[in-house]
Amino acid sequence: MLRDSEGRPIDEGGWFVAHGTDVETRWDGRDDWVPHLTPTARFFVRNHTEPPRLDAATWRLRVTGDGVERELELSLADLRALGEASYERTLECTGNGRRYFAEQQGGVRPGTQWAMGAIGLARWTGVPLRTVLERAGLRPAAVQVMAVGLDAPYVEDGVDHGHVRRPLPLAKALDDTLVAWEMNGEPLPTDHGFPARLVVPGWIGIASIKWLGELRVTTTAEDSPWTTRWYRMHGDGWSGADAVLDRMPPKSVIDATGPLRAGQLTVLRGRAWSGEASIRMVEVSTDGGRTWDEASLTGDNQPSAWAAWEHPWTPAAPGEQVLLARATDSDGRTQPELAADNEDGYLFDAVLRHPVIVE
Ligand SMILES: Nc1nc2c(c(=O)[nH]1)N[C@H]1C(S)=C(S)[C@@H](COP(=O)(O)O)O[C@H]1N2
Ligand SMILES: [Mo]
Repeated sequence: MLRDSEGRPIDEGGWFVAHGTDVETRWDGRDDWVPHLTPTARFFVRNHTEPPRLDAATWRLRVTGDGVERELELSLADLRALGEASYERTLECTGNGRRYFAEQQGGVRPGTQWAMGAIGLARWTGVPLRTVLERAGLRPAAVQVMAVGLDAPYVEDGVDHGHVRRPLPLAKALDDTLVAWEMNGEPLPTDHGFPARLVVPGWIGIASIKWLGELRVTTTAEDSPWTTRWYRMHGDGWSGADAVLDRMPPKSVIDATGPLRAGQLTVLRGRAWSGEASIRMVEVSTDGGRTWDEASLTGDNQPSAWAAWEHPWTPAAPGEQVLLARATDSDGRTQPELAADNEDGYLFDAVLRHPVIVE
């Protein structure tokens, strides 16, 4: 994304809602386009500090720790030589939808007041993390990989929390996690992690560490402030393993309604997605939740990616109406009426209210 000399986003296409130096994609009011792949120039950005300017020629990825047989220092060329894989997956911020805690559940939760635009779907290309770890020789006792970013240490209220980093359990590291250098067929832009980042499909956005500098593989579990202080459920009723955040829940949105006139057929369109699952069903209510009909899924329906849906509707009478969509994923998880409350407003997954006026 283009920025001015102060680092503020320059939004030439009017595609974004800015939140300080971060931006979310504006999906609403654009009946003419909701592309399957999110163009890179319209993809949301969430940076804890300034994006670092790294030189691809001198950049190295270090693989370290007592969980590997040999420590490695890999250049971009070394990584490319290990192999190449590519897939389409969403990347979504843990706090995506936070503002709806205030709008639908009556409690403002601190942090970026994202609507539902802190998500995008990109084609990511890189090497499976599994391949990198195999190259370093994984020890049987290894349990996790701490992914460390090269952006400046994160300082909050005078406390230096060190580099942005988050441990990834070995099972996910060996599954579908990618060390990616391309987004939508082009090198990663600075804002999205140039020259390489993790892509951890279906997991909360913070797992996908940008400007990757180190993968520390260890035989004991280590925390980071990004698993203890942030990106964990805090508040009443949250403790232990329940409070740990990894996989994203199912969600859905209504993107376009077409012209809404009494007695005239229109087609409602939207998207639904879920972490590590595909979409089994989307139901739509055109009467504020009294009755529900199943919508049609159209096009691709991959796990950790979104599926487009559509539903024909002939509004009976003019006036205000509330439209709702509700997704159920392939693991049988359904969007709730209320999102589970937590102090930081993470994982807003409740059915969204979509008020419209029929003419
Ligand atoms: N090193 C580093 N990695 C990071 C971040 C960061 O600030 N620094 N932000 C995280 C968060 S909170 C999210 S939601 C995603 C955002 O990725 P994007 O900006 O490419 O959309 O990157 C994650 N990876
Ligand atoms: Mo995020």
